[in-house]
Amino acid sequence: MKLDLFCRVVDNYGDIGICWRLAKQLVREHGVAVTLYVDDLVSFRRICPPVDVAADRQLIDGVTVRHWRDQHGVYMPADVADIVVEFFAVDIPPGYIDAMAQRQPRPVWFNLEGLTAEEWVEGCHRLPSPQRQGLMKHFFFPGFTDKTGGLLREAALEQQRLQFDPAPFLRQLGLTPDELAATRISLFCYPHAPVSALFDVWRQGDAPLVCLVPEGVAADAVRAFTGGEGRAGEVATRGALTVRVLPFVPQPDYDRLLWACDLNFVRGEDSFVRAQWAGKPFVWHIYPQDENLHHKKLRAFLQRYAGDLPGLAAFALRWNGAPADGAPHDWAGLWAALAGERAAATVRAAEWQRQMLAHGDLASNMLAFAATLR
Ligand code: TRH
Repeated sequence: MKLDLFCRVVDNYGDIGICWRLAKQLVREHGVAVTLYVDDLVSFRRICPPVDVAADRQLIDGVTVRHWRDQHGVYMPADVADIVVEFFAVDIPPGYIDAMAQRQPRPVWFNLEGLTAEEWVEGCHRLPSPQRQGLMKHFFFPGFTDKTGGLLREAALEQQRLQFDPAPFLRQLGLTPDELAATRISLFCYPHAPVSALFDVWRQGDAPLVCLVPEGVAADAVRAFTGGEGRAGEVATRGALTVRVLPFVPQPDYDRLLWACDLNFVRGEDSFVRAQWAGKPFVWHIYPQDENLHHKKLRAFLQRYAGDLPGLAAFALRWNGAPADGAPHDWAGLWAALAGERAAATVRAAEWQRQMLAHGDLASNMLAFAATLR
C-alpha cells in the first residue's frame, strides 16, 4: 500500500507537524509506504533536525520526503500512490492529477481538513466531491466525536508517557533543583497573547512557578522579563516567577515537555492535540482568523471540554481576546479561578482522554475509510 501526502507550510509548524506525525505513524504502525511532498524543508527541520534542506528526496524514519518545489512536475500513472492525501486543500500539481486520472485502479483521494469542534463537521466528514476527469475526492475531518475522523495518536503514546521520568529530561534542559520543585508551566502561544500581564500576576504569587518558553515564543514579553535577548538558556527570576527560555526542541521532545509540566499553554492544532494526550490541564491559544471566526471555534471546543470548568473556560476566552460573561476582569482574578480548578481540570483531562480514545485514531480511521472506497 502506497500513500502520497501533500503538505504546504502556510506558516509556523502545525502544517508540517501534523503531516509528519501522520506520515510516520502510517509507516510504523500500518506498513504503508509513504511519500511526503513538502514545500518548506527549513520549517520541517525545526521540528525534525535530521532533515537535509538541500535534498530533493530523502528517507527519514522510513518516510520518503520529497521537496515539493513547484507545480510543474511531470508524473506517470505509476508514480501515483493507492491513496493520495492533500492537507488543508492544497493544490496538488496538475501533472499529478492527470496521472491520477490515467491510473488503474484510480487512487483514493482525500482532503484532510483542519480540526474544529463545531457540529457541522459531522455532516461534512467523508463527503464525496467530484473532480475533473471523473476523479472523486473525499473530505476527511479530524474531530472530537465518533462521527469524525478522530485525532492523531500513536499506539504507543500513552505507554511512553506513563514510563516517562520528567526529572532527567528537565535537568537536561537546564532546570535547577529549585525549578524542578516549582509548579511548571510550558508556554507556546501566538505573539498577541497577553503574556506580560500574566507574568505580572505570576510574579506576585506566593508559590514558586517556573515558566518554560521555547525560543522565539512570546519573544517581546520574554525579553521584557529577562532583560536579555530571549535566547535559549536565558533565565530570570522576579518575585515568585522564573522564566526560562528553552531551545525549540524536536517534536518528540515537545511531547515530553508537555508531560513534564503541570499546566500547558498550547496553540494552533498539533500542540493543542498533544496537550490533550498529555493528560494535563491546558489553555489553548487558537490560530486567529478573520472576523473572529476562531472565537466561535474556541467556544465550540470549550462547550465540549470545559462545561464543568468555568475558570478554565473564562481564562481561555480572555487569553484569546474573546468576551467571557461574568468572569473576573483582571488577570489576577482569572488566574485565581483557573488555578483553583487545578484538581478538577486534571480529572477532566484524564476523562477527556478516555472519551477521545474511544473514537480510534485518525490514521487508522483514515485507512479504514479508504478500504471502503477501493
Ligand atoms: O505552529 P503552529 O501555530 O502551527 C499551525 C500553523 O500556523 C498552521 O498554518 C495553522 O493552520 C495551524 O497552526 C492551526 O501550532 P501547532 O499546530 O501547535 O504546531 C506546532 C508544531 O511544532 C507541533 O507539531 C509541535 C511542534 N513543536 C516542536 O516540535 N518543538 C517545539 O519546541 C515546539 C514549541 C513545538
